[in-house]
Amino acid sequence: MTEYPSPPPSGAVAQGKPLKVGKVDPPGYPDPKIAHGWLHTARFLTTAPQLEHLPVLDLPEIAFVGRSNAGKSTCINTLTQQKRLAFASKTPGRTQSINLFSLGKQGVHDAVLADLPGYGYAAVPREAKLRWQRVMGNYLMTRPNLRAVVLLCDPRLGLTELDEILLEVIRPRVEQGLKFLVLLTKADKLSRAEATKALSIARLQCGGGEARLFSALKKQGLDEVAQLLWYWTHDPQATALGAVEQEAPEDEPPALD
Ligand SMILES: Nc1nc2c(ncn2[C@@H]2O[C@H](COP(=O)(O)OP(=O)(O)OP(=O)(O)O)[C@@H](O)[C@H]2O)c(=O)[nH]1
Ligand SMILES: [Mg+2]
Repeated sequence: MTEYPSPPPSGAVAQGKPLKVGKVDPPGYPDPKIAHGWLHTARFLTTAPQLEHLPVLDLPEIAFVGRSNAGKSTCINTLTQQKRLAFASKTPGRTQSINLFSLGKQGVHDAVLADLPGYGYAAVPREAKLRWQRVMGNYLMTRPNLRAVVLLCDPRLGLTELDEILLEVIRPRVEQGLKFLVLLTKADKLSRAEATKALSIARLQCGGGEARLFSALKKQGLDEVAQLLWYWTHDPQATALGAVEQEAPEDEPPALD
């Protein structure tokens, strides 16, 4: 048997200083570099104003949802390290269709990100609002390859009534294994104490899902979110749990506004 020499004691150990224990990732999580490299492969796949225009895909899909202006498109651009992959703007209501981006190295697609239009934007005409709510409700309830939902929320507003309705819409699928993350965006606008409080509240409200702080500006939370998305779409254990059976909706999905 080969004997390996034991490593020399580090300076800290040799001098009797306590060792700093680094962040330990849960089992199955990739190195952040792997997750970021994978996300960087994102490219535009298609855009669909209606559900029936979405291609049928056999790839795990991660949907980014939330109120208008919450930072969904910016989050996708930050995660994929691309400036203008998704359309972000100061003007609420910028994203009007479901935009799909495919991921995968060497031309092999292995997952899809979906950027959805936001809800709760008052200036949208009532008819357009209702139409969109139906599209989104149906998408969340019936998209067969939907693996995970990332609900983006500005912590200065907290989870609003519309977010709560969305949580209700997806609850049956979450119980069947759909992954779910509440991402508190624009964390750079909060003090440390405010951020800690907002995170505790979101953890209580997201019932079984995950909650994290995120800032596109400060690149806060990037590693954790990238690792989680990779894990959800690649780890055999997570993917087995995430398998969702498609069921036809019995009723109209609840309106979001
Ligand atoms: N300070 C700060 N601003 C952010 C952050 N993320 C997004 N923003 C800003 O928030 C505004 C809205 O961002 P978008 O990414 O377009 O929001 P959205 O959720 O896609 O909006 P809709 O497409 O209208 O639903 C833009 O002015 C962004 O620059 C962040 O982490 N920090
Ligand atoms: Mg957008």
